[in-house]
Amino acid sequence: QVSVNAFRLGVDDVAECLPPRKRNSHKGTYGHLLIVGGDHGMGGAAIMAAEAALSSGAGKVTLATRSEHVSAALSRCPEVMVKAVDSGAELHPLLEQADVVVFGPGLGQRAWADQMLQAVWESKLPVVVDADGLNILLSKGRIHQLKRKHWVLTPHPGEAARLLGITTEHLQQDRIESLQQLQQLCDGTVVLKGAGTLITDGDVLHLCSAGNPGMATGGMGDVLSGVIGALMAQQLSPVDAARVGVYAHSAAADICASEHGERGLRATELIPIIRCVLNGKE
Ligand code: NPW
Ligand code: AMP
Ligand code: MG
Repeated sequence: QVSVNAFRLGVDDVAECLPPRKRNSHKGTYGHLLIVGGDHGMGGAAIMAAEAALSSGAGKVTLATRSEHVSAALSRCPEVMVKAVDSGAELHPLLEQADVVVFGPGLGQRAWADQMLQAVWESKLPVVVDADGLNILLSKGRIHQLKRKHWVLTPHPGEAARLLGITTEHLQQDRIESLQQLQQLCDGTVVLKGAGTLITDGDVLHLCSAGNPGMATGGMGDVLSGVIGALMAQQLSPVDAARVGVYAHSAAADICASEHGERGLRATELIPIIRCVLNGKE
């Protein structure tokens, strides 16, 4: 049972979970994150996740995506190792080199997504499942088999309602109860997004009261998945990665909105500010 008291996220969570980098550390110290996503027409989601992960301190980032997105990804972020992947077999060697996977930004729900799911499912890596990663798990009947501690699920209310088989309206009426049900379903960490994002790993409930309606725009969740994945690659536990990532993402949105207003906020605008928040510079 989740404790009734919700801990409100703040800058202290960042400082507590992210100590300064050690002087003699190297890129291997900070983990290798693999992002899997970007079906036809949705390469931007995967590219934004990769860019956000780089700016959140992952040691290395690889992006596995459709071939048509490779040059766009490389020109936007040359630090990312971008691989065109057409089949599950091509994903296996990338999974072998990775420490953590972000599965789902712009993944779509076609046969390609099924193949990616199969390969990710077979690996024993910690995974952040977002967006169509959640939808494909559900459609393949895998959601009830999740029961793995090293998962972070990051549904928005529409996705969460689909996972629970209820309406979005019903879900929003009791977000804490819905969060608890989702957590029991998967046994990992669940982030229920939306105004007042809630997080739990089954022990403690965390509430993020930062963030604003400027964030109601395409790509915001894709950026968040990259941030959480990068923090897990840096060896934060799933729940710590979720609480630090959610706070940094929302605090960055508030900083951007205080300067330029909520309307017109772009997900990519948040990325350099998230970096500042994670470094205690905001
Ligand atoms: P409505 O509209 O209110 O009835 P989907 P998606 C609901 C990729 N993207 N509170 C909403 O309900 C993603 O990564 C690619 C309440 C609607 O039914 C995914 O792979 C981009 N309800 C894929 O697109 C940028 C809420 O959920 C449904 C809610 C599909 O993801 C965009 C919509 O959700 C996008 O990220 C809330 N806060 N939020 C790119 N540049 O490549 C949503 N709903 O059908 O899961 O679609 O979120 O757009
Ligand atoms: P997604 O729907 O997956 O793109 O994710 C949207 C992101 O923006 C999540 O992190 C939400 O919590 C956040 N967000 C969307 N709308 C709001 C809002 N009205 N207030 C606060 N955060 C929001
Ligand atoms: Mg999303």
